[in-house]
Amino acid sequence: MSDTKLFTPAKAGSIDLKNRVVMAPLTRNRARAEDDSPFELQAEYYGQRAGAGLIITEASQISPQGKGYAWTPGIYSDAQVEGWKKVTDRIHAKGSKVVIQLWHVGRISHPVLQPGGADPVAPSAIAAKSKTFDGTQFVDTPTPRALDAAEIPGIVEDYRKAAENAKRAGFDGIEIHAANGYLIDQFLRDGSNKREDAYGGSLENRTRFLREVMDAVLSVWDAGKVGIRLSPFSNANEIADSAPQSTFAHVIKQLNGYGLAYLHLVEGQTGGPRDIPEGGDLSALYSLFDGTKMGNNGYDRASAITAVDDGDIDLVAFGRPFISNPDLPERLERDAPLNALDPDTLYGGDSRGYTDYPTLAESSVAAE
Ligand code: 8OZ
Repeated sequence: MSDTKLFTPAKAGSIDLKNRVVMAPLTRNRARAEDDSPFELQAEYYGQRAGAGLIITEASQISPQGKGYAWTPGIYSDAQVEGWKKVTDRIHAKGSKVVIQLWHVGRISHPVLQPGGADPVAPSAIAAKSKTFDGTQFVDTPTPRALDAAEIPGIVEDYRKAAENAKRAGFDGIEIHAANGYLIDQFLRDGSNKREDAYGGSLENRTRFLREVMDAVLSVWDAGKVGIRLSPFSNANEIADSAPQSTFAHVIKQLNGYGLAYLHLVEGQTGGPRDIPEGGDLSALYSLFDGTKMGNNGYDRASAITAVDDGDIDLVAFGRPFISNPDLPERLERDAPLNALDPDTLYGGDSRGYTDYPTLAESSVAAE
């Protein structure tokens, strides 16, 4: 046992957490193919990981249009709500908390994944040099159709309904996915948003869609139950901005006014190195937010303890280590070795590489 705050209780807004170890949102592509619902398999997987103070679910589309990959779960239908209820029940039974990450992929999709084979939508008709998985193969993300301003209220309403569904499904709150080059991020950045209407151009305009989404979900949830994830310095999905420091300083100053549960930053490159571009200043961004700060990006035990004990951040979100270690918080607390990750079972498939990673106790039984 070590003398660190990492394993002590905390609050994320008005959500009480038993410790500061968070399970990061992780796309695993195992929802039921017929209806994009989570089911018993996801309940088992998340339940195994309920040693976390907080679990953030994998990104979940707010509408059929918001989908960008095969077998990702949704939160817009009754069947999906029923599936998520199984997940939230299992997590709560173990004293953990769970928020669902609300997602619209924007241009990171493909007509085969879209209702009626339609083109994916985005702020502007600019393709990302990215790929998605359509259920059979990896395909290039095509040039999207620029959203008509008249369509935007409908998407905002999809966020509101998804937030309401999250409540029905028993979640403790929601996380708005505004990171990694998906729809909200596409609006925020000048590389993907070339609009000449009220949603493009100035920072005030590029942040308008995000503010409308926040206002919609805050009509359903208290601000103390709503978190947000940003990735200011990431170029995931070929997202680009000419001045990320000032763009995200503006975004975070605006978000600060809402009194949210937490600000969650992918601190460097998504799923990759912690590099920050020249002119980037992470601590300056964090300092603009008065509430709970959650950091993610390649943390290990030592760096997580230092970051929390030094007060840089309040909560640490672990991604890949949580995939291969269902009992990650216990392993970290005991400074026990971690299971290695099998990269071949990350996306899609069944229980293999999903619910069959052993806990410490299971490994020591096997070793006897
Ligand atoms: C990996 C594969 C597909 C999607 C993200 C939701 O980067 C994702 C994602 C990650 O935020």
